[in-house]
Amino acid sequence: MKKKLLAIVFILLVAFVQAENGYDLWLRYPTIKNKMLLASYRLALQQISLQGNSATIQIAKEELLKASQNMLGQTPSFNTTNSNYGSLVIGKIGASITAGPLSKNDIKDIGEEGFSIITSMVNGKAQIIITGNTDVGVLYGVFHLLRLMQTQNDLYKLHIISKPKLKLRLLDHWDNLNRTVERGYAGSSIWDWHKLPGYINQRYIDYARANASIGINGTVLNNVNANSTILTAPYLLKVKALADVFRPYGIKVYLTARFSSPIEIGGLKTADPLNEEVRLWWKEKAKEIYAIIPDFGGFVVKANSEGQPGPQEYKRTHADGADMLADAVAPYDGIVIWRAFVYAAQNPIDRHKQAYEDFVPLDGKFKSNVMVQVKNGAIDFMPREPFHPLFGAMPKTPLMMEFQITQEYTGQSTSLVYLAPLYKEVLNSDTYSSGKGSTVAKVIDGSLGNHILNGMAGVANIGSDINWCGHPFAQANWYAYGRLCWDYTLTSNTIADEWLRMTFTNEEKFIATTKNMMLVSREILVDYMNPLGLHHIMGTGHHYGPAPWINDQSRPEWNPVYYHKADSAGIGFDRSVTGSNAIAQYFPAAQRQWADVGTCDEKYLLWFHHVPWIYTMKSGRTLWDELCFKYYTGAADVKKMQQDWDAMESFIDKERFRQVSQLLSIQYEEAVWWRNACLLYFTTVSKMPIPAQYQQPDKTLDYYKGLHFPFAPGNNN
Ligand code: GCV
Repeated sequence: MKKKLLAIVFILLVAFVQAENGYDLWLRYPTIKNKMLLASYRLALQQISLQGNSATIQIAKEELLKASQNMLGQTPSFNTTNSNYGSLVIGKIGASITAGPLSKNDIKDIGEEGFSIITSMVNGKAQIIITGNTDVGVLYGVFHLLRLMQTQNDLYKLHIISKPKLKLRLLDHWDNLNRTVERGYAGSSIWDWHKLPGYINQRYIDYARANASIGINGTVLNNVNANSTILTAPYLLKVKALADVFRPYGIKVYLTARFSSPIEIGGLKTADPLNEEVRLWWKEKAKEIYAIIPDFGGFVVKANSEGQPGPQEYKRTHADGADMLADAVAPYDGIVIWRAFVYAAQNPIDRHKQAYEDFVPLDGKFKSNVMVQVKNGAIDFMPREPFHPLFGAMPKTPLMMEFQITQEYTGQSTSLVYLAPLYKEVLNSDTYSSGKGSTVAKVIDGSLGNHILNGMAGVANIGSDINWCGHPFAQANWYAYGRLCWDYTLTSNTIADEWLRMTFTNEEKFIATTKNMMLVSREILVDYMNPLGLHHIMGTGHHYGPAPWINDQSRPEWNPVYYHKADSAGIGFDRSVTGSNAIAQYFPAAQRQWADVGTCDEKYLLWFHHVPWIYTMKSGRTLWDELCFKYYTGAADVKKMQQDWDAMESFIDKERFRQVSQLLSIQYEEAVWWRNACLLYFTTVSKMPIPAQYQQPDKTLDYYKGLHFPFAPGNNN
């Protein structure tokens, strides 16, 4: 009886331990089942020589220990004195670790964060050495080795030399101090400001670990729609507590600075950036911050945009504002990241053009420790946008890329949408700013303008949901963003492959099917949401679901009708020379791909042109029929994703299988909703019916117009 009970307890325990709630992300370290691999990995991690005793090296040790125990069922013997001893040697290049086969140039070239992983034969035995110029570089190397093991690679002939292509690899949290998250779809903010600094939630440590595993090296803790309270003394102590947790993982903290802080928390009458008292206030604030957080990264600022205060209120420029803050943080090597996401209600010109008009004249006017952060497209993180015309247009200023990882406009947390193809499409776009091949990637990595400062920021999709990101597949976007910051030449395919193997299983059938689902998912979303260059026709405010009919918002560009401009003649925003001429902001060779309606890449057709409903598309269909085709194909493709996923049940845990199944059902309903609502509405303008071959909508336009979502997530700031 007792034995039986024990057996039941054991089974329950195993089941509990094996339950997959997604918390472990891509760092699950499941047991290696392949016997040959298991034997070789066991040998490789049998005796580990650790050089150095910093907190970072301790983290590397713990990671190796955890991975060995979980994947290999083995506890390695750790040695800290003799670097020649050991099947695996890790530590900084120095007295006890020679660089081995690395040349002096290699060592210099890998810089402060790069690493090498090299297998050589020592006394007839294979030895892997992971080294770098800093302990953080070594930690990145350890995570890389563990990635190779999780994805079942051979370790016998490693010769890896790797360094990040970008210097700043940041996550931007749009987290408010009351723990709501603007555009957050994964629960409340993970920062429990109320309990900080005394209470260090284990999540903070696990967050840092996950980020370090993909090379993220900075985090902006609070919303760009900023609250000055974050800069008050009690909150700075809370920030310090987080900075202390993140430091050994190579992660710096940054804060958003509300431009009017000198008034709100400093008691001054103005925030004019040329006012001496204001300048002094910021200098003192910087001094206070750096006294407690010596490696504080710097400030991120959203100014004169969507109601945020800024220098233009004092008839000063963005450069005046940014430079004032830059002076304040310069003595401490801090930087200022000034956002170019600006558009004003009073400005009647095409919203697409406003940032360019404000910022291009300021090129060359920013201090050397200022970066201008530019969203990937000129409107706002749409499912598809042409790249932002500012890329390439400000050669004297280091431009930082801003991508959205959280899925504000790409299905929020109910849709499986893998964003690496979107990121890659933008990074690979040619700006032609210095001739052919002047890609956006080369603008932001600083190589075109010769800038030392360079980087990317991704608006985080992390919240306090048990699986961090809401949708199990949304984790892939966090992962992909980090991997692309490290090396933007990695393919979407490679990244999806790595992520799937680490997050779910190495079973080839599962990998083949789900990888394909991931790779097509963004295009499917574009088809059923915003095909052929349509954009910003989401429900106003919460941006959940379609609402192309909305035309009653106070600001013109808050109305979907502003963007699609459908009328009896046709549909689309004419940004060509006959319209707003936003296209002129691009370099001539870039313009050429979109300028003419006849040769414009159809992906961007309605972005740049107002096109007659009966216009003949490349497929031979009329524009109206093509629109219907796209919407119907998109929705049908979601059904196909559902079927593909259903066949995956036997490969993975029940919990995550069920979650994705349910979410795909919701996504299918949403796709049908998008299709029906948009086409029913456009029918009223085009006066053309949905072709009879398609299943007709079973609900009326009024039904769709009547849907309201007062509590849709992410819409609270
Ligand atoms: C943080 C969009 C979003 C806003 C966001 C803004 C920005 O407009 O809807 O929630 O505000 O972009 O990037 O500043």
